[in-house]
Amino acid sequence: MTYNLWYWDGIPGRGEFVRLALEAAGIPYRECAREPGATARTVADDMQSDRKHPPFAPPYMEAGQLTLGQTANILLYLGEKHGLAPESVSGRYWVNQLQLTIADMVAEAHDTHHPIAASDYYEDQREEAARRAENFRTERIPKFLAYFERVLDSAQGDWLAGGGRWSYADLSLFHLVDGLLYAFPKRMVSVSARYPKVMALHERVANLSALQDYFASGRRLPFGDGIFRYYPELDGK
Ligand SMILES: N[C@@H](CCC(=O)N[C@@H](CS)C(=O)NCC(=O)O)C(=O)O
Repeated sequence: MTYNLWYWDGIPGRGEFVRLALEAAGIPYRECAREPGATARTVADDMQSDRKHPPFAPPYMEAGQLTLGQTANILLYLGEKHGLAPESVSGRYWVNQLQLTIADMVAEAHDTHHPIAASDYYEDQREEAARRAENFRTERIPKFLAYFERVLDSAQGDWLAGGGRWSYADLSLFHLVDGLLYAFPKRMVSVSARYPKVMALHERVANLSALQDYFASGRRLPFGDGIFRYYPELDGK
């Protein structure tokens, strides 16, 4: 089956967590917003179509008759169908838990530049963004990364869920760290030595042979004006 992935074109966004899993596992999919003839309205229009289980927001994915929304939910499905997570019940829920924790941090990273309203310009919430970003840098980055470091410390082997093989949560942690390095380069230089296992995982995924064609393809879009944004004034040591 070829899956249909729906996500706004132009930024990696949350769609990238799904894309990385599909690409690393060699699963065929259509990037619907980048198909010939697609416009800026394609995804918004599609979301209005009549479905039994409509998505609230992209990313969402069509798998035959199913439409799955919520990044972690899509990955839970792919993990089960394609062996991208442990088979045991406890292992599957553990990887889902890690993914949801990653999603929490992604939302907080977004809120550093849009703390008041996603629909307002950054320029209209700069003061609040500065306060939010300072807290994110000083408290939240260390707290989240220390948690993932601890998980990797007690995992057996190189990957979050152990088992000698990556799971979709490893790919997602890679993308999260990549986004942090982009948006908060000074802060990450200051703190990354405290999280050697997290940084080593980032490196390991960056070098996964299964992802090299994707990285070279141009389909992995730059962060740009997406969830992870670089505003020098929001970064700091
Ligand atoms: N919890 C959802 C969040 C989805 C989400 O916020 N999608 C963004 C793009 S990354 C969006 O277009 N949201 C529209 C909205 O919230 O109104 C997930 O993890 O998939």
